[in-house]
Amino acid sequence: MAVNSHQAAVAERTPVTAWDAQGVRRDFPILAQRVHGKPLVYLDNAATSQKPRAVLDALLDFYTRDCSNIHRGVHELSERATAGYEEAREKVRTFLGAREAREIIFVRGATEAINLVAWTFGRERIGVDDEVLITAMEHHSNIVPWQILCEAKGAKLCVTPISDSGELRMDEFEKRLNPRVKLVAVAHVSNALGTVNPVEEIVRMSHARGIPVLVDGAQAAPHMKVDVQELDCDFYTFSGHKVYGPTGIGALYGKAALLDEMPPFHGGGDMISSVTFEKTTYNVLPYKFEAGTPNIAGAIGLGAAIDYVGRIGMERIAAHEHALLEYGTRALARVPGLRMVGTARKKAGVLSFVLEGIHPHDVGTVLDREGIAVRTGHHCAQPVMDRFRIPATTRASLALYNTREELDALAAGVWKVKEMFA
Ligand code: 7TS
Repeated sequence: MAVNSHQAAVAERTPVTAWDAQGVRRDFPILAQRVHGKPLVYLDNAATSQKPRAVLDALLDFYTRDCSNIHRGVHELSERATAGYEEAREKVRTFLGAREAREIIFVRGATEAINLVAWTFGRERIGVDDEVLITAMEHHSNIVPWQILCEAKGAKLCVTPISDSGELRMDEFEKRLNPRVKLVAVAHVSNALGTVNPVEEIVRMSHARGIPVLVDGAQAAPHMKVDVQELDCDFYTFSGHKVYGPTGIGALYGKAALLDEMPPFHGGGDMISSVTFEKTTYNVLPYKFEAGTPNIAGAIGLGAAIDYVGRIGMERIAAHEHALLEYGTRALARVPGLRMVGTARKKAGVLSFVLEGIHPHDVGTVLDREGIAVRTGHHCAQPVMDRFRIPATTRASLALYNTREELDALAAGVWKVKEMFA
């Protein structure tokens, strides 16, 4: 694929060791705008992150040059589209450290991936009185699919509690690991609290009892280097749109031996090797799980996003964001009456807080007038809110293009909210 001048400029910048904040920001055209007359301060990255021009270019290139369906045509465009799609799978494989490309299934996102596992693996392996063990800090998409499955099967959904700082109670986790547990499903990073869970330890403890583990990496993949072989998890999932890629695309990693055993999820074209009215035989991995025309452009765009973060380096991104997280935590701690929700020792990307006597929606509305985009609400993690006995929080969430100046603007905005509601 041709390298355009912008991509060349990015590649040229890569070897610099100092963090080039303004250079990074220029890669994201959307950030240059003003909102309500103020420079946009985008701090809603846990919901979705913005897209660098490299991703926008990849989408445009696909639709202007290579657009065609995949795996079917013998013609040039179809071959190019197929190659682009399969190259993207290989990029996801490298991104996650998976052993084989056939262990990477393209899906719409983390939600679809978890539903896929529930309705294939879960349908086969979970029966009456079995248990699925999750945690009290899961996003709804790592709760509800299991709840639906458990209801259908007469199984039980069990929950590991969390501490006041928002850390998983590992002693309680261990207590719940009994022979009835057929799957552990846990977030790598909590979207509402920012807690980084000890996934390696969780996998080790579960595997010692023969229990497979699904890791919801939706909030981890954008912020840290992931290596599924090191983690040794059985399933791992993330959404492309949170890693600077397009919406509507994500990936499910599964160990080949497990995926092979699992029945298909959706039936349709591409997932079969032969069909008669009497019997259908299914395609090999990964195609068995990719029925119908997939999000071809999305996969290619995700591949471009992975290339982009790869050029900067996940370790450097993690270090930059960690410094920002500490800086932002200190800046917000100076505001009287502000309480951080989620103070785990290991955190990534998230500053969630409440202001005494002021509803988070009011905080969010005032911040919006300052051009600052944050999220307010339960963040699709209502049980977390219940645990802390609050209806909602204001959440600022970080990405690689955020700066200290933006966190200063956030803190100044919060001070303004305090003055307005005093
Ligand atoms: N898991 C976690 C931990 C998440 O944070 C999210 C989305 C999902 C799964 C679902 O991802 P999707 O791409 O399939 O929707 N989290 C958020 C959030 O925090 N605000 O908006 C979406």
